[in-house]
Amino acid sequence: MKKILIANRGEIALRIMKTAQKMGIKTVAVYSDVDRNAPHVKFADEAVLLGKAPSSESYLVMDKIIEAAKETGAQGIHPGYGFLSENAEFAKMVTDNGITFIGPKPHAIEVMGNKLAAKEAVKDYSIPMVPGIEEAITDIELAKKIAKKIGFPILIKASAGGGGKGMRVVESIQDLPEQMERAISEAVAAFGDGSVFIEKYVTSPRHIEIQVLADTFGNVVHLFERECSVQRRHQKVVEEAPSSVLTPEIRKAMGEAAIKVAKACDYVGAGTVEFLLDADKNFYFLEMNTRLQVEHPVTELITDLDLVEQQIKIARGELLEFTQDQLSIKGHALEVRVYAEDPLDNFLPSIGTLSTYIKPEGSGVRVDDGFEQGMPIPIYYDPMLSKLITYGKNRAEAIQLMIKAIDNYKIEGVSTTLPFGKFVCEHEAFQTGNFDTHFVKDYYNPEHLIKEFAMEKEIAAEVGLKLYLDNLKGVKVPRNASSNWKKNRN
Ligand code: MV4
Repeated sequence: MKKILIANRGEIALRIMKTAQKMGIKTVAVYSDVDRNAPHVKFADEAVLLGKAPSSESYLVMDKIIEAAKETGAQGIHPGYGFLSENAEFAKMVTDNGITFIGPKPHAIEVMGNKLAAKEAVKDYSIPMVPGIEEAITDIELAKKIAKKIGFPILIKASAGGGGKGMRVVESIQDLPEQMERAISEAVAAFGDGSVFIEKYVTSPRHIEIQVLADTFGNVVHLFERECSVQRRHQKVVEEAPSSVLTPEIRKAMGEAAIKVAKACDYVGAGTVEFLLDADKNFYFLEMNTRLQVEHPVTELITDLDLVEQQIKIARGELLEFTQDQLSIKGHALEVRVYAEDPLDNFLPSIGTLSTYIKPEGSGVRVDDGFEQGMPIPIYYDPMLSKLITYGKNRAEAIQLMIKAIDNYKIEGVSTTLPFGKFVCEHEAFQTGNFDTHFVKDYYNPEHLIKEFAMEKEIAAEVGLKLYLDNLKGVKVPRNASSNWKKNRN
């Protein structure tokens, strides 16, 4: 592969291109109208305009992207995350056109894109799963029977669902009929597929995912876990590696389970196997994400590997360069996602232009971004501005580095979630590792930030006043000096 096309935008497009360049591979960017001057377009060796701003007219148009690859002679397509990254039809189209898809085969994408199909695929591999059923259910009486057997609370999930969409917690049997009906009609409306199933509801879980790498020869390794329990409405806020709760024994067992999941769907490339960890540290397989994830940098830092480089090497048909026993965790990494959202106003998207944009720097600090000072933030895409990542010899050091890096990140023109990230990093529950997926709901209240801002304002006012008064004095001193000088001369 001498040239690849990156079917994405923003920080991830740029991040992929940087690795391609390092490997001596030419890059082709694709872009929409509003991204004409975006960093990923400027960085690429070539760029092809796809169409208008809405992704349905640009980053999601499969024919145009494949056309762009053919026109420029790109031999591979990297889909990044989001957009077409987990679209089996696109992966197939790419391959059918004689281009290498830098990712898994369509079969794996398809199976793992459907929760019931995923359960079916892994059922002979003795992977721990949440107690529940493996088939879609519509019959309310049958659902009642099953729910009684499992025990309340239960969770109704849409098989085609993702990111928490189409999930309903049911506390008691009286609520079941109504919640079932709602779940089914929601699933039909959102996914065009009304298949729902039932699981025991794990009330205080932690979200732990295992990174895997699989080559085309059937070798599979895991690159340990990332913990992503701090999230808000299924949007991850802070991620870290390793998790602060896993023992070496649980880590090994989860890693082995993740490898089995990858083998069950004949996986190729970089993938992530999601688990829930309950309060008693039992883990359960949830689903597999068949793409490079937003939070992959924390894994890169603790393993000293470049995951995009690994993806490209696997896509080129190379053998994995290491075995499981050659891999180990070194240090601790933390990622805070910086969204153009207002944490004081219910995380509403904050639109505007990046009038000031100054990144924190220093050893142990990494910023993955796709914007520059002076750029307007397009309203058409994900509001994530950047990822702030820190790396220390241990968790406490990574947290302190993060707090300092947040303070040194200067963004003006839009509100961002940086202060919210700082709130999390400074919170005792986070610092002690004593938290679950309910962290934000349990502890966050905009009042915390308002107080902090008020304090900052007060300090700023005091500093301003002091400077002003010092300045007055300063003005006086030379006057006196000058009069003294005159006096002395006379
Ligand atoms: C669960 C669960 C509790 N019990 N399944 C949310 C998204 C999807 N990946 C699965 N999710 C959950 N499944 C059972 N049986 C709780 C969640 C969940 C969650 C999981 C991971 C991270 C954040 C979450 C927030 C709310 C609910």
